[in-house]
Amino acid sequence: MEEVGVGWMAGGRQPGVQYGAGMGVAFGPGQHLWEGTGVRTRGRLITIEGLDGAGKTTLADALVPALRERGVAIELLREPGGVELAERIRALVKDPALAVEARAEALLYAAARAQLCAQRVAPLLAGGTWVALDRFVDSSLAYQGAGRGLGIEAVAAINAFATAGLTPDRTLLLRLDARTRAARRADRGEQPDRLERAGDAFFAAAAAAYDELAAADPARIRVLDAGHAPDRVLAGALDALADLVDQAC
Ligand code: ATM
Repeated sequence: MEEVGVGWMAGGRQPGVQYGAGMGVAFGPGQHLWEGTGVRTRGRLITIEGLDGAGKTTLADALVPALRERGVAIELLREPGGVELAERIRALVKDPALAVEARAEALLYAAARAQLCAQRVAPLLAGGTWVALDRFVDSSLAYQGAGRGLGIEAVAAINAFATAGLTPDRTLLLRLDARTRAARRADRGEQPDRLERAGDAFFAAAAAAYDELAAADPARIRVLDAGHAPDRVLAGALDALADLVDQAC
């Protein structure tokens, strides 16, 4: 398997990135728009990652109201998707009837992400709203970089361009063993989409890449055992975000 570029985004910071043409907003994670004024701070970007069947959607649906109860203004978006162009790209990348070459696949995900960041994520963060994202760049690193064998560095590079360097403030990585994941997916009883038809080696490579990314950046990526009951996973997620919530409220 391709070795994960351990140095990439370690610390995850590209301070002072000018984000979004004409937006005039310069930020990196941890940087505040009106720093020192006490007026308003940039929202936080929280991403949820993990293989299909790990329970990302269940966690996201519980986490967002729990954060709102704690006084955080937060919107939930998904990837690929969240805006019209990205939702259409989602339909394309999932379609089992389409042949999609690995580089094309990586670029399609990056294009969906670029649109979502520019149209929704950046304006929300700039206005002080937090954004919870069901998947982000780490998905591309794991699935296209490792799973498709394109290489972490190459996929990181196109995504740095797509997002203008936007990096999550915190990432919750749901880890689940392959057998439990397969059982959960079977319970859903859905036809597998194009990605889900990839073989076991693809998902094993993606899982290993997620682990290596988490090991390389433990301050950002917090690993949660997705084998626990949903309320326990939620508690772990809230714990992993507690410092950010305290700063915000
Ligand atoms: P969800 O069904 O988890 O929302 O994700 C869509 C699929 O796209 C998912 N498939 N599986 N298994 C993961 C995949 N995906 C990538 O391969 N790269 C990416 O960058 C993203 C965001 C998703």
